[in-house]
Amino acid sequence: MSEKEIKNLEAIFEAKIARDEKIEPKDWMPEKYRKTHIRQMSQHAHSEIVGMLPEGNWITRAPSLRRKVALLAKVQDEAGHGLYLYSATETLGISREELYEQLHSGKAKYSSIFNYPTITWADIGAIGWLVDGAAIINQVPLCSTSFGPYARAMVRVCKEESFHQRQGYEIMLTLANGTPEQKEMAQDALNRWWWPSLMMFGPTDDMSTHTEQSMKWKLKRKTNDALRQQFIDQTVPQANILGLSIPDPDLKWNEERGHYDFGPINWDEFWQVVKGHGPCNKERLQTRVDAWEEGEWVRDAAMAYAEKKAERKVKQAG
Ligand code: BYC
Repeated sequence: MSEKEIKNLEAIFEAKIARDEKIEPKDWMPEKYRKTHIRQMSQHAHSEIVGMLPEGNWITRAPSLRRKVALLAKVQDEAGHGLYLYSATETLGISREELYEQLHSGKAKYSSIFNYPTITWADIGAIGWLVDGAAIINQVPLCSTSFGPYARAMVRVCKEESFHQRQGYEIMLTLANGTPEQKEMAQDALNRWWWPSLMMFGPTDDMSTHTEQSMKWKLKRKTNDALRQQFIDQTVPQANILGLSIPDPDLKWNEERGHYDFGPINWDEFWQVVKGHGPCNKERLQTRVDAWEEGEWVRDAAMAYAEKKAERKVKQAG
């Protein structure tokens, strides 16, 4: 392709972004736009799949049938989100096998939050309330992201996350209004999940490598810090209703800013977790690798069946 032709395509692409039109898989797009989307969307897909593990840990120990049914449905939803997002990523010309390989080799990231353990039942409440709550705030703006398949996937995902957030909050409400031990358990879960939930939004804007470009492409519609602030402002009143305290002595309403001020985030801890040294990184990745290896016979059997069927069709046609 000549330089002039590329310039022309770039101009068409930029004009579409400016008009808030969706970029579709068959449209021309800059290589960097394609790669950035593969990175973010696949990390998102991996997060959904790895995110099943901390909660899956409690399915057999849910305190009632009702809780078990709701948790099972939630964890299944996360699997659905992952598969949906992998399919959307594949429209950018990368195979499912390559995406899995990137996860299993540690090349691709997934959300830092899923490298923390779920020690008590209250952690399931805290994950639904805080982690899904943070995910909704992050993902609602992604419903109007510029890449069509990602935007459309987010609409359904957000509806389901909203149900997840409520089931988590309801668990917390029940515990917070229960015995003193139950309330203490809820407070302990909040203490452990609060700061990692704030880290989910990624590094501060001045440290974020991708935000500026991703905002120009309308992949990201809000910055990491703006979303984090929105999450804090929304969640503090919810904690007040629960009668639980947010583990941040610096948390204070700032009348002038119209937002809560909050204390420093431990970014060393965040980067340690992102680099693979969090409490559960090794366990999470090993579980995924084992699942892939143990599923090999299923993939082989499916492929063998498909080949046999195709052979039979050719024979019948001949
Ligand atoms: N964890 O330049 P930045 C769910 C990395 S699952 C790990 O700001 P970007 C759920 C970042 O990748 C939903 N790594 O990046 C499931 C980059 O490194 P690379 C999870 C992180 O992409 C089950 C570097 O730090 N949500 O809801 O512009 C149960 C610099 O960051 C993290 C999504 O995936 C992190 N937290 O912004 C319950 C949402 N943060 O790639 C719930 C989609 C940053 O250059 N993703 N890094 O090596 C996004 O919105 C954006 O990718 C982020 C980061 C805001 C996360």
